[in-house]
Amino acid sequence: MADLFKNYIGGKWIESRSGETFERHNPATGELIATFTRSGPADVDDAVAAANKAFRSWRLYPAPRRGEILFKAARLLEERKEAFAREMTEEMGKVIAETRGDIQEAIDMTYYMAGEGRRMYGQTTPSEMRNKFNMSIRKPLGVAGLITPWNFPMAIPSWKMMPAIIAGNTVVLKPATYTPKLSIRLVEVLEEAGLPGGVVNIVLGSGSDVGDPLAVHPDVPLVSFTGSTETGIGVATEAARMNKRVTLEMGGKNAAIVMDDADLDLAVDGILWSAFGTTGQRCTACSRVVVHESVKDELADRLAARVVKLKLGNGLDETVDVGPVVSESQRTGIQRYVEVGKGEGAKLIAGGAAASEGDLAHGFFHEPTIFADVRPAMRIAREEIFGPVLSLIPVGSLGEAIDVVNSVEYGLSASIFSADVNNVFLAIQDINTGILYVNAGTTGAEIHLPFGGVKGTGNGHREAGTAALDFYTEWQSIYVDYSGKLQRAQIDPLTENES
Ligand code: UN1
Repeated sequence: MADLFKNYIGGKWIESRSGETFERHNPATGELIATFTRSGPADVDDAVAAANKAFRSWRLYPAPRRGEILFKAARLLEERKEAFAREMTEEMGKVIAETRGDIQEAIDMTYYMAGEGRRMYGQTTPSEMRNKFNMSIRKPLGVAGLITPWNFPMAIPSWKMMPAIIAGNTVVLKPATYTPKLSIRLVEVLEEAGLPGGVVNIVLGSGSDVGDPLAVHPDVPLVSFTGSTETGIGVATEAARMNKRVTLEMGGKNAAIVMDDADLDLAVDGILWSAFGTTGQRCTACSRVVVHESVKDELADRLAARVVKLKLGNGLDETVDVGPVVSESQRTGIQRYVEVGKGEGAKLIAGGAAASEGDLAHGFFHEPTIFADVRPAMRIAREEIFGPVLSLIPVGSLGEAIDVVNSVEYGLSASIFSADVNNVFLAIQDINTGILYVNAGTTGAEIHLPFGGVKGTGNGHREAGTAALDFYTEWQSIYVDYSGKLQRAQIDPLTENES
């Protein structure tokens, strides 16, 4: 019997009320990884009650001291980085170099938010009256319900948990059912670092059994969701009825522009990394290349020559470039899109099929796939595929390229490869995405800058950076009148003879 992983509620590791379980298998090998307790709405109620209780004292725990707990947690994560990276590759499939990066992102975020414990800046500003002092301070809201995806099993939970708790909120985390283990590891580390019981709780189970009841729970004023657009809009619609604060991080259809003056060697490296890293399963993954027609054939040839050299396999093997996708259903969805692309008349120049020879037979592998001569109106150029499928779209000018980049319903990340500073600044001015790279691919956001997207990708909030604190805190404006008399704002004139 594999290990049984439990919920963490009120500082105790406990099985769900139903006692039911679910399993997770390695997407590269099919081997059983672990068994997890399967929770439902009653477990969510328990966790929210524990978080609510803990909030009463955690909100008053000095923020610099909260930071000390996070500093310790960050050090523990550093010590265990290698072990956690291996577990993550087994659980989710991406290659070990990338799972190390995922843990590192959690380490970075934990250190960064630990430091915020000694900043958490508000504002002081002069009053329009004498003998009066004005300031605004950040305050926590209460219990944050966090719903996280499987593609960044530790980084994304850390993006949400660390700002939530440094600001004095408490948390109920519902991780993706494909990747609960690495979220549990993060909670174990926080426990070991001395986080009081109830400040962070984790409830394992499906979106409908755990995620939905958490999002609509009346005692959860904050909901942060990363995942599909369909689910995110559903969460936001329900939450709006209850006047909750919600942050959404949803789909993307990220594009790299390659201009005729670009360094093509660099462009090929950047495109391959951002399109096929994480097997294309990043919100930020490059799925469109909008290429100037004068270099389109050369770029296509170079990409096709390089992509066949990418080695597929078990991500624990350091020589492997591309791991499996996370599940059979994910692979089926990718195969469907490949058929759609062929049907739409796009030219398949690399890959195009599931890979199942030899060692790949037991995993969910799919060849890195490239379509050329894609037109912007095709479905493969507009819809999020979330897998290793790239579309090359030829254009005649920078203006046309920017129009194509902006023509989709999403707006997370984009990039431009160009040696011309005028092209670069026009792209910065006119590309409508939350993140923009110059002479790099579309992935690789650092944790101290705002992360998020415009249009169908998000709902105006940002994660990471100090922007995250804007979501996890409420402003309180404070006016202290020490004049000893009634002073009416906007009514009383300033009296000249007063000192
Ligand atoms: C995601 O794909 O949801 O910028 C997150 C990046 C990573 C985070 C991706 N730092 O690609």
